[in-house]
Amino acid sequence: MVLNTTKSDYLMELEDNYGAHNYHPIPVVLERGNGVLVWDVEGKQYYDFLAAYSAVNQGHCHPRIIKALVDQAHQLTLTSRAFYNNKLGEYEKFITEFFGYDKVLPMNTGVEGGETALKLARRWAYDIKGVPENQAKIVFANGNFWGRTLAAISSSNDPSSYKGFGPYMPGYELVDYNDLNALEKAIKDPNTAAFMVEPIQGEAGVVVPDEGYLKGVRKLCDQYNVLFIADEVQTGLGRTGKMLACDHENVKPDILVLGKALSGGTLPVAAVLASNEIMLTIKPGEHGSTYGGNPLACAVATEALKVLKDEKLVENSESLGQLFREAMVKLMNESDAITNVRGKGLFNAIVIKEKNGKTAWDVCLQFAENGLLAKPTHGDIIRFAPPLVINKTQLEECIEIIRKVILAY
Ligand code: IF1
Repeated sequence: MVLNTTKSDYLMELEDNYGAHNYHPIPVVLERGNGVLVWDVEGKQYYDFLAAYSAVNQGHCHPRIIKALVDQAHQLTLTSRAFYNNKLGEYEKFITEFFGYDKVLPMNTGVEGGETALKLARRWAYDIKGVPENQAKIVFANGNFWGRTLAAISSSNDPSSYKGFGPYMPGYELVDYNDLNALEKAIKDPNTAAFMVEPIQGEAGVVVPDEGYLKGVRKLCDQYNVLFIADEVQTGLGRTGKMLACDHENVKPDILVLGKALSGGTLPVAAVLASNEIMLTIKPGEHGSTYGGNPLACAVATEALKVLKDEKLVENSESLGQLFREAMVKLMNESDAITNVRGKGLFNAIVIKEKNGKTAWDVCLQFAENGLLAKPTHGDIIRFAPPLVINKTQLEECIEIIRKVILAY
């Protein structure tokens, strides 16, 4: 056993010895968070520029959300759906009116939300559209990421997601993202149930489609009677400068999947919203989850949504996102390290060119050294997604850290 030099080393070694090796984290051990800031076990402060992949849009340990969590935790945390509880109905009314849908099916993780959306789409295809039993086709976009279950990785074209986990879910078809011709070719097949797509692809590296793509998806889905499922687990809840990324083109998906920041980063809460026609195709006892719609989740999600509105976090995301992207474009003109800047609202990414054997990973290590946390995706892309509560002064400080590291790269 190597002599442990710091508490961080000790704790990282514990994870290495006793935990599955299914991640390769940036070597920082966090123990406290507040707003946009987090601290490691040595007391070093960082700006959190990942926000747990957009699950902490309201900021770490938001006082109102924590209060809702603690108050409810003293009352009633879980009943299962074998019985009613006094929080679920009010939450269902609140969230369906908040987003303008008839009904919600409450789940826990984002991938459960995606699975639920696909089950609803297949059932709608058989019962309403009249697709022959077991013939329903679902279309996805290349570069998609919606979780780690077998149904989710079956739709992936990224070997690090699907390799070695076959056989795969049948009834799927992939088309290029941001390609309406390819989409039309795929969904004109009368057995098509749905097209599930991220309005901006997150894991692919904040890939923003052309203006008009979402409107085109909506139009084609209407034309061929195919359900448009928007996976807004990462892009939703203010992240892109609108409440939903679909709002940038004023399109309304048939099924909306939410997760992550729906609980403000306290516990897994997901929601699937749809019309009565779609939602009521699933009958009692045909779908659910032990924790789905639990009183704790209802209390927390209600407060998390209210905080987004009360603190104008969507507007903040839009305005500070503009400022951030302008600064990154300016930096790209000053340094050959950055080859692309893209994003909407406070959902942005830079693409880093490999230089002298150094990569985006080394840049992120330097960011951490300088008090800012981010992590690369797909090797050369660094995603920047701070909590939406960040203020102008904090953002400018973070821009300075990014500039300093990039100009020294
Ligand atoms: C990991 C990635 C992000 C998602 C979208 C559904 C889900 C996710 C658009 C499923 C989850 C998470 C998973 C997490 C890291 C993170 C991630 F890097 F993996 F791909 F954000 F980009 N739809 N994304 O992004 O939600 O079941 O996780 O609650 O697996 O490492 P979940």
